[in-house]
Amino acid sequence: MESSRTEYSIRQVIELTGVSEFLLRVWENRYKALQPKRTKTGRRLYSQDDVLRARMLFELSERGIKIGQTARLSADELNELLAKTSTERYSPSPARRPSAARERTLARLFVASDLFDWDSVRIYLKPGEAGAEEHLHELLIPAALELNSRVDEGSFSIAHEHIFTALLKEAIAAIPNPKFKKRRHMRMVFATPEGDYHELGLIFAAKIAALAGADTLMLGPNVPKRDLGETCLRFDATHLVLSSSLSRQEGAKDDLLRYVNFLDRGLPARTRLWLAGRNAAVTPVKLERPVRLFESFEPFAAEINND
Ligand code: B12
Repeated sequence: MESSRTEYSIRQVIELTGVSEFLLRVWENRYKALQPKRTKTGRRLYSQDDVLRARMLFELSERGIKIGQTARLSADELNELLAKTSTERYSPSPARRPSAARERTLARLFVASDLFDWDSVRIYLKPGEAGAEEHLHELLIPAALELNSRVDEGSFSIAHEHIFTALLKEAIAAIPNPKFKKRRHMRMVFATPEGDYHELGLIFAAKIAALAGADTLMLGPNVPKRDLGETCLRFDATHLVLSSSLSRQEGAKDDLLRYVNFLDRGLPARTRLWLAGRNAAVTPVKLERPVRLFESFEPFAAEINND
């Protein structure tokens, strides 16, 4: 595995960091930003710290900070600067503002993921001293939103996207549910429509509800409407929470409207329908029963906690 290697050739550093050979040489020769060891034949040998440093310098230069300002900074100072300049990149939609310490962890986490250093990413995704809610809202959710941005801007490969999503799911699952269900009267079923595999938002939401003491049933992604209706009836659901990320054109089996119309016809009046996800946000759904649309997790948590 990459992270257990101690030394890298210049080719490997270029591959891992995205810095060109020309730039790397300028940074070394003119700015003394990196000082790799040399073999007897004069070949450069970079340590894991050098690679991390090159990655941080590159990321900062991409954010418009010149090498002249960063070349002599220590690894900790570079991390601070990364955290300071990254705040606005973590919030495509309203998320709780992470503390400065957690901003630093987020910055480190993404440097580690750029280096495919998944062992470190796993460590950064651990709660440490933070309580469950704080951990979810200030670290895991901002990390997921940064995943969105990185995939959209093309800086995350498919492998990155898959591994990162899997590690986030692991981290959410590792948060224990409270033993006492103080909102046992809320029996909430969670699903995504058939053909839609985007379950991460739903997993976050189910954990938020479970932490608030609701009785949650996480069915997961890709649930056929008939099975979902039947399950809600048998579970005696008070809430059906649906997250829809894809339209029919993008891969869902049905139009969202058709999907919820079917459910609406079969569900008892007492089952509330809560919708979320980027496709739900652009699909006007009007039914006899009240339908609530959530665009982010904060109002969702507030609604449950107010019940
Ligand atoms: C991870 C991911 C995947 C993973 C999903 C893995 C998994 N187990 O969930 C995989 C690799 C399977 C995947 C596949 C595909 N994906 Co995809 N995927 C993403 C990605 C990168 C992140 C989505 C995510 O989970 N983010 C983290 C969560 C927390 O954020 P969120 O979903 O944006 O949710 C926010 C709100 O909607 C809301 N929310 C969401 N759900 C819920 C639930 C509740 C209850 C509440 C309260 C709030 C809430 O809160 C969040 C914070 O604001 C997005 C990129 C993006 N910008 O969204 C693309 C994206 C969603 N995918 C997309 C596409 C097109 C696909 C594919 C068709 C790609 C392809 N060509 O194969 C396939 C379709 C597969 C399928 N049939 O479902 C498009 C969708 C286009 C659109 N609708 O605008 C996106 C937007 C990428 C893009 N920019 O093109 N994808």
